[in-house]
Amino acid sequence: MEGRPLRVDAMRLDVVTIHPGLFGPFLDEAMVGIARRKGAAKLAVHDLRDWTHDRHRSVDDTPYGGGPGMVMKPEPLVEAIEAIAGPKGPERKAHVVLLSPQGRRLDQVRLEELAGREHLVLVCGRYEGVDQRAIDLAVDEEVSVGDYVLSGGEVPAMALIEGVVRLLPGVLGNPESAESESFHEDLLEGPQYTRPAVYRDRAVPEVLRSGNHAEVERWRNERARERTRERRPDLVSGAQGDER
Ligand code: 9D3
Repeated sequence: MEGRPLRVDAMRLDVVTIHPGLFGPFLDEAMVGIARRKGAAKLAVHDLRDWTHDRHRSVDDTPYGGGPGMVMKPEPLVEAIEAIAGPKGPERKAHVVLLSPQGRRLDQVRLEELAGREHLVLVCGRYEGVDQRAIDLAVDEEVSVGDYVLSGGEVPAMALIEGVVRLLPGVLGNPESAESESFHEDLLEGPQYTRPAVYRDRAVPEVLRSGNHAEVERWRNERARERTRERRPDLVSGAQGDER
């Protein structure tokens, strides 16, 4: 027995950012908006500058040792995180995630793990990085969304939120007790079609209009494998989830 505890009330998600305005419509529209309105998720966005104390509301400073760019200073970050999540330690209920290029790459397995938490605090990095002491003192884990350069953690936080929210029970045809079958097909979807049957001289493949469900199933499976082999050989080559 045992297993992941079933959540009773809404999942809480708090975002800490110096660009709270980026999250406006994102929280109200589409899947995230539906999840909030259904009461499955409670989201709040916090302006990091609310935890500054100086006249200029500074959140960054020059790096010790020199180098380009600026580093996020520790005081506002640690104070913000502790105010929202409580101090780091066994008493803390929230799981604090720093979106950072140094983090573990997000994938569906990580999303399912995160969706099982009752409270996530997402901290968006900016500038060249974050003072290591703030990470050590207040952050539980670092997460990246992939090996390409963005300007900060805000868009990665939105990717994480959308990926988590759609897994919450009662959001989008998810059973209330999401015994979320950890089922990852590691196969790309093949080509898909809808009406009209012929568009600009291009016909929908005959087999899909044949009504032969077994043939359709076989055709789809072949196209999916073909496409996966061509576009994502990393998914095929037995590199099952690790490395890559
Ligand atoms: C010296 C190299 N730096 C800039 C070219 C490193 C660097 C610092 C800060 C690169 C990106 C960033 C800002 N990015 C994020 O905060 C970030 C991120 C990303 O850039 N890619 C993928 N996932 C993430 S999560 C946070």
